[in-house]
Amino acid sequence: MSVKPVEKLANFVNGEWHRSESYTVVRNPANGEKLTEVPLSTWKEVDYAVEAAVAAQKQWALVPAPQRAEVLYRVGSLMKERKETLSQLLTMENGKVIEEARGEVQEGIDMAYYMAGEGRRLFGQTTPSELKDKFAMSVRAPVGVVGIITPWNFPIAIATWKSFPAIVAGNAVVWKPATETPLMAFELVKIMEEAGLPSGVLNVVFGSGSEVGTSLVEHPDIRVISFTGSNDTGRTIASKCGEQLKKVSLEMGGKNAVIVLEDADLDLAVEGILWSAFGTSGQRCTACSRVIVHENVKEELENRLLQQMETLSIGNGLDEGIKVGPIINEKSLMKIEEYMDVAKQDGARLLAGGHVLEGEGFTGGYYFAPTLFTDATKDMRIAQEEIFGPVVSLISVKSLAEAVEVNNSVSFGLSSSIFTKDVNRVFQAQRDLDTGIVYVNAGTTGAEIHLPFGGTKGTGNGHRDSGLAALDVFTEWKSVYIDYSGKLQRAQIDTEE
Ligand code: UN1
Repeated sequence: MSVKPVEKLANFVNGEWHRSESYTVVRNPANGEKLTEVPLSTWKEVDYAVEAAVAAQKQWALVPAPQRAEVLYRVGSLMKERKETLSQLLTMENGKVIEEARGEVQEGIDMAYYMAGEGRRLFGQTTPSELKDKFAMSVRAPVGVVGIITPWNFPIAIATWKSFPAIVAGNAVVWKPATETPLMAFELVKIMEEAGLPSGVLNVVFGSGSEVGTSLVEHPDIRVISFTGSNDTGRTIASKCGEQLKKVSLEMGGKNAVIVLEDADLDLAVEGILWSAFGTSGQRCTACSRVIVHENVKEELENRLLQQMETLSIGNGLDEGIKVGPIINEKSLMKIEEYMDVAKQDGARLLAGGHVLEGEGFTGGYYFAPTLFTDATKDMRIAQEEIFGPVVSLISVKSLAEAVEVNNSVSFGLSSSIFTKDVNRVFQAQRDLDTGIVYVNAGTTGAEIHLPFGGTKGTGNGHRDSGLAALDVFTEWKSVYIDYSGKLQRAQIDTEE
């Protein structure tokens, strides 16, 4: 089956497609071929979308939640029907290998069914009142219009993590997808429309962060911003939202480590490291970019990793058997390359990779060889900064306590993992690792959509995507007191019976 992307995209506002004045070309990172053209919209187009969303939200909030959920059930089925088409388009625009693209689309399907289920729950709380004949409860109310800003590395899954809970809870959404990966946004919006989502509940405005992103963040009628992307952008968004007292949920990456203790199953550890360090070419927030290894097994682990790295075939993710696809664009490729010199100057030793791949099979695309450094120390830049590429560094330690200290020494706190057979160490590690996600005997990637996703420190600002925790971002608690005593009861004031 050969899938063809739409030639020219448009914004989707109030149930209608709107062409923009200015466009930029989107290319396949695997070979540089033109895929489509994406609008570079202005603040005016954002304003128009917000206006439509404000009007639509008022009606949508009145639709009973189980009916809102019906739309998501249909979205889930349509995504399932079109899984293969969606996956191929995803590989074309993002570069990830086709089996990972299928995995990402599956995350979106799972999220649709999971959040549809919430339409029959959205649980609040009932609480006894201090007063007689008075009923007290707290309910989840929609916040209003939500602005979501999503990255290119998981263009459909992350969009579903944010928009589905927002929609089932009765909000309307204005969405700015990454300009590198607009096809997933186009396909998802078409599916939502077909599934019967009323006009104006989900609007898409394509464009740059500086114009469309800023306009969303600054718009007075947007009540929540949910953002996944770089740390710098996240901080700017946070301070802008802070000035306006606007609710904001941020997920801004990681510097995730796999810990390998001396009693670990080394073959399993190698598999876990390869999958989480080089899968998606290391372009996941959850990617493993540090391996913290007990000194007694360091050499053995290095040897086994090197052996297995040779089996990684690199190329166009649509081709059969390819395990590592391209890097998203030239800027990212250059950034990864710069780290090679930084690492060597800091004293890390290169064991494999370390260079851009060119020539046959790589023409027109952006490819970087899976890279392994050893003899890194915790303070080196390659061990501290997010590289977002297929680069992993080994740091050796003498104990679990030291491993935990090294793991926690970075400014991020998204994901961590430990390989050991010792049950006591498993429990100690899950307690002490300062990350929002901890894996035992598995790599650092592969979070499931019904658990909270996010992290500590520089990874975020305390909120979580997906899982039930996502509802806290997109709802306000409303406390309701119903007095059925027939007289005015004054709380906290002593009254005679
Ligand atoms: C991301 O990289 O931002 O846990 C999302 C994982 C995927 C999601 C990654 N389920 O690796």
